[in-house]
Amino acid sequence: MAETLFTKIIDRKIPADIVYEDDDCLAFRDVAPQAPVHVLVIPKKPIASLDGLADEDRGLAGHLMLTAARIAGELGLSEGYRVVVNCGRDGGQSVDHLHLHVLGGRSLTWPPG
Ligand code: DGP
Repeated sequence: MAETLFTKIIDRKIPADIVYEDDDCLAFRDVAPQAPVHVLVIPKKPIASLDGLADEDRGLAGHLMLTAARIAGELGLSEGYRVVVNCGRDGGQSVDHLHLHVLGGRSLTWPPG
């Protein structure tokens, strides 16, 4: 997979406000927050999108979800939050590295646009 903005953040080639890191994933604040709390959780493995997940990534996919929930708790989203994965052009994906949006800190409307 080609280098993306997010691989550059993993490699510390560009700065980000990192809130969590382990061997397999990284979480940092979105540069254009859509809610008072807006964090992106990404795998360090370069997977382009949700469609790029393979069966062998089952554990990693679960780890990303568990990490999203853990971060939401650590950032005080006790009233609730939303986890979003945009996939592909119609899904609104703009960076070709799998990422989970964790949004909270306000009442979120539904459906999304
Ligand atoms: P998506 O549209 O689902 O692909 O979301 C990509 C998100 O990435 C978008 O909400 C803005 C965020 N973003 C793009 N470039 C950067 C960056 O350089 N730093 C950070 N922290 N976030 C970025």
